[in-house]
Amino acid sequence: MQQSASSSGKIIFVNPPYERIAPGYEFVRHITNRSPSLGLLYLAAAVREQGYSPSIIESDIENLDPEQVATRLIAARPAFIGITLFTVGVWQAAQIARRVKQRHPDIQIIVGGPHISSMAMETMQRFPEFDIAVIHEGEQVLPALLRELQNGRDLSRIAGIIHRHNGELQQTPPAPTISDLDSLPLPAWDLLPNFPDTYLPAIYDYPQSPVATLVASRGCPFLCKFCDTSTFGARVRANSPEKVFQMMQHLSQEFGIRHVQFVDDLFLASKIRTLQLCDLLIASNLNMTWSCTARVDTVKPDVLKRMKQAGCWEISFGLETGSNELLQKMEKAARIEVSEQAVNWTAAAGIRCKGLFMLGYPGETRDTMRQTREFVRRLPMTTMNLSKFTPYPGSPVYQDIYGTRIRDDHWEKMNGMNFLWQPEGLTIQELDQEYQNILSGFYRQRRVMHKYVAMSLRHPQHLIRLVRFLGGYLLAKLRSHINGHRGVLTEAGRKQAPTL
Ligand code: B12
Ligand code: SF4
Repeated sequence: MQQSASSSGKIIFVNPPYERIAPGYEFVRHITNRSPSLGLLYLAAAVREQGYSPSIIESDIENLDPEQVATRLIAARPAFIGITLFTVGVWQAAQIARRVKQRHPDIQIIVGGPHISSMAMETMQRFPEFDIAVIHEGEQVLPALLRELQNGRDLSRIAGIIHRHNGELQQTPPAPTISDLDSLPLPAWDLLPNFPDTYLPAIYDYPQSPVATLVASRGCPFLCKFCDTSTFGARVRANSPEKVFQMMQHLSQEFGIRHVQFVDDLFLASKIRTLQLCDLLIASNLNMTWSCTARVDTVKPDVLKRMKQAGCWEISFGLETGSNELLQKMEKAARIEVSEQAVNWTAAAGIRCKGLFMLGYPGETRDTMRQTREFVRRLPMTTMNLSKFTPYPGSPVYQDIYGTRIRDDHWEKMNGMNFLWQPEGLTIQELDQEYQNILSGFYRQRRVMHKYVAMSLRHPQHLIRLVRFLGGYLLAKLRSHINGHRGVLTEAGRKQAPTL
């Protein structure tokens, strides 16, 4: 007798594909980030603990398009599908869900993630193929929801969701946030196909591999206007240093991980916790390196020194811009003088420093762009990222500028690589030109190039990735010439993205 879908307890989690590489530039894949969704790893562990059988599809990392993901799901026919949604991936996720629903309408499709935490109702209204949305953290809500679904009971008893009842969308009261992060089971890394080998971060973002990501705290009390903090909210909760150490030990012993990337918003929020973790690492023989992100006002020379001793290899700072006026407009508490001091202290402690910047924020002018161009050259950073300002739903600035000069409201393009909004007095051509100028002004410095050459020689894996990238680039150029496109890589007539 065939088992019914819902009694199987099978749930497949999906990180949907999203556009992060322009058509024609597929060779960039060799050097980009391939980190899995930690959220899905936590959820898989939580439902497994309750007796369900989870598996995970990392579409982008496995190089799958929506059609291929749908085909896999249809063949596996799980009881439930759990999709994680960033704004950029919503349309592709809906495409997958629609295909699955056409074949197996009984499969329950549950969505969650940063986009749902800020835009749950709008998304559910727009996409009837999603059955249920889980708002904010999912580890406690999802197992309770699956139980109710299997028992055919009333979903209005489950807090923190939007569900469909007699054709109407019903939202239940918010679920409590998880206070004790230590009580959560370890993320289910064992469910990732080919973990850890396939999951490398971007080139030059790690000194040794294999690599894994970890999160040691959740929540951020600040309100930088460009940032979407809707998933974890303002209350900071943290794992104990002992639990963080245990997770690192587990990664090292079970998977041979040698470098950990902490992706918390405020890794250094507590000096005491940071120092305790450093002590545990120094006293151990783990020999792992790690990197983290930090606010510029949370680093101090004494802490940096201990972090270095404990294996800290790189700190990423959200420096954003070289203009204090713009920082103020962003309601970012830092000032460029504090940023400069933090970067200098970090470099002096022997820790690499990565600056995260954005271009095109409301209020950007030719003068602020010049200030950023000069600022990035002045700082002893080892690496920098520049993203094109994007008003993500859930960020305070999204509400401010909605309906004003938003050139292009496409969720599909919200990946930080498109200027979707235009500051007054600047053209997109100027922004794009300055984008190139800032990056090349930084990377063409001799001291920066030296560091990259040294790193390629010390860690040949980077060199191999670089060679593959360059090989791909040359092949793409050649193909373009043969096809009469004169070496232009971007495909003409790109498909039109759906509107918001
Ligand atoms: C690490 C990270 C990355 C990594 C890994 C991405 C990944 N797939 O997880 C990389 C570098 C690849 C990345 C890339 C991008 N990122 Co990013 N990233 C983060 C960061 C710093 C941490 C994410 C994390 O691991 N959190 C910890 C885990 C446990 O939480 P979680 O994934 O949110 O999952 C929980 C809940 O959301 C919920 N949940 C999630 N999925 C589901 C699914 C179901 C079914 C259910 C029930 C519940 C549920 O339950 C989970 C457990 O509690 C966040 C900032 C933040 N504070 O979250 C930004 C953030 C998520 N990124 C963001 C953005 C914009 C991007 C990019 C689009 C562009 C960019 N600027 O880098 C790309 C697109 C990536 C993609 N589609 O996969 C935004 C998202 C805004 C938005 N509305 O879309 C954030 C919020 C940053 C910010 N503050 O603005 N990112
Ligand atoms: S940018 Fe950093 S400090 Fe500011 S709100 Fe976002 S997570 Fe918090």
